[in-house]
Amino acid sequence: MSVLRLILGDQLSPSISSLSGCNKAEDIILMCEVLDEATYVKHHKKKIAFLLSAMRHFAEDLKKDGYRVDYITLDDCENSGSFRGEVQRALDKQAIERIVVTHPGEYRLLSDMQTWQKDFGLPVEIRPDDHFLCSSAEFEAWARGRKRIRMEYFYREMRKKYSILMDGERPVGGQWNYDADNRKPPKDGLDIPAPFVTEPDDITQQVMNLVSVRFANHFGDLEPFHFAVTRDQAYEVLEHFISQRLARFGDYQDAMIEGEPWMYHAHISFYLNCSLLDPLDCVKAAEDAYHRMSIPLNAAEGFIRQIIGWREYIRGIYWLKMPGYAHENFFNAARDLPDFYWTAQTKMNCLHQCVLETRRNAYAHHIQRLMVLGNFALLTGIDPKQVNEWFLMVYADAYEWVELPNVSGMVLFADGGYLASKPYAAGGSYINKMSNYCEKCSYNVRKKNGPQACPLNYLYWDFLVRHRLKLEDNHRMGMMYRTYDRMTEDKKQAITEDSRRFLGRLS
Ligand code: FAD
Ligand code: DLZ
Ligand code: SF4
Repeated sequence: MSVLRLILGDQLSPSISSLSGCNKAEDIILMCEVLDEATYVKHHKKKIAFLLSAMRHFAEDLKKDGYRVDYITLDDCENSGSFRGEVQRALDKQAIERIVVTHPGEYRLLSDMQTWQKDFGLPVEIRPDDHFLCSSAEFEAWARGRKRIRMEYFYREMRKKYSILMDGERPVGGQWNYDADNRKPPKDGLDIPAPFVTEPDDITQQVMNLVSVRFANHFGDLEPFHFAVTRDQAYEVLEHFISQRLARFGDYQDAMIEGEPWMYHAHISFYLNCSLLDPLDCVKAAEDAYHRMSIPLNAAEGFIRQIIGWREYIRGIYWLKMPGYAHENFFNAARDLPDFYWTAQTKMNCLHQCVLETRRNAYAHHIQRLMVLGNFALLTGIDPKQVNEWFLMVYADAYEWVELPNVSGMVLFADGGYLASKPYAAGGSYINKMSNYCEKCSYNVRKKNGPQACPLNYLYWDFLVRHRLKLEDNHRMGMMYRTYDRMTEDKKQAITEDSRRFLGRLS
């Protein structure tokens, strides 16, 4: 009898744990394109095309490697539309003694899989996903007993564990973190390299045709399509980043320039999150570049921190806090997501540009997500469920394990400060300092009140006032409340009136 080994669309690695111990002659590898996964939230067209193409390429590689792959395409007329349905069909077709799967990336699927053993009447083994560098059990042990956990301390443990940028027991250069050097505003004449591109091959073209018909009403542009869809191509993207962008990654990590969606970022989250890239390979490549190519330490350390620090920390929090984390709403925010998150039709140029780029690329870099798209949702009190749904739909790297803690924890402070020490709230001056968006905006970033004023300027204070009871005791917020208290009564009234007018129109 055979073992049925199910591989999900974000588990595209030949060393995935579900393949370990596989008997190539006997066992069946099941991969399936299912409608449920494309529509439980209506994913961006480019994200669906990317993942289906990467799945098809991976299945071909497995077949070449001698595996027996049962690959179900979306347009297979017997496709049931769900993993459960496809597993059942596979069990109906052949004699199977047990099912093996690697731990999925989303809680909703784990809950479903945990019922399969009973429902299908045979053993179901859910193996750990060892493509992450910190297991859920290790993270839990680290976090246990701490009222507040902080990424920085977790990150130091990971540096030591994997001996990355270490000089014995000490961090290379004497400091753990060089973030203070990583906030340079964009300057004119930056020579930003073009991003790595691949042209669609036959498999990708077929998938694109399918997506354009089946998911015509989903958000986002399908073309141009330039994502890597194989492991080799994903490693080329990494190599391209290391040789051409990493040196300036640190300096301009927080900078935003109109018409420059890719900046000096790595554009590897799509590939890391579907296991085409291995996180430790990315980290080692950057460490190696620091030692051999004189890459500045602030760049190498900053990039490494994103992967062994933030990425693993975020995942740890997800599994530690689910399922409750999806319902957190510290500020009781209840406003509907404004239409312009889909249409880009807003006079606020920062938001207009970030939505346009998201629609075109299924990508926006971190500061655009955090300080533009996220900041507006925080200041205006948009319902966390709607904000989460939007972020999960529109980015090609989005899976709930990484999207939810970033949105509910980092952006919306919906967990009351478990993940972040204070809300990342900002007025227009931050965006003006870190971007050139304000130059072409209908609003004036220097004006604090009145119809021409940048809305973020008064919404920032209004947010602080609305949530004073919940935030005032946070030691990192005290100074802002003292600044507010020194304002004249007229000024305070103008903030309230401008905000009321703006929020009234938003609703
Ligand atoms: P780079 O800036 O080049 O960073 C390198 C890598 O570090 C990334 O590929 C990513 O794997 C990792 N990384 C950096 N920051 C984070 C972080 N905060 N959380 C997890 N990993 C991180 N990232 C996702 O992968 N999927 C998401 O759905 C997602 N949603 C986000 C939503 C919001 C509101 C915010 C503020 C951040 C979100 N992030 C998400 C984190 C981050 O924005 C993206 O990982 C990054 O923009 C991906 O682009 P890049 O590969 O060019 O990253
Ligand atoms: C995102 C996605 C999409 C759009 N389609 C599929 C699919 O057809 N088949 C599949 O195996 N996986 C798909 N995925 C990825 C899954 O949603 C992902 O594996 C789960 O969310 C767990 O992280
Ligand atoms: Fe955004 Fe305000 Fe600048 Fe306009 S003026 S781009 S709304 S920060």
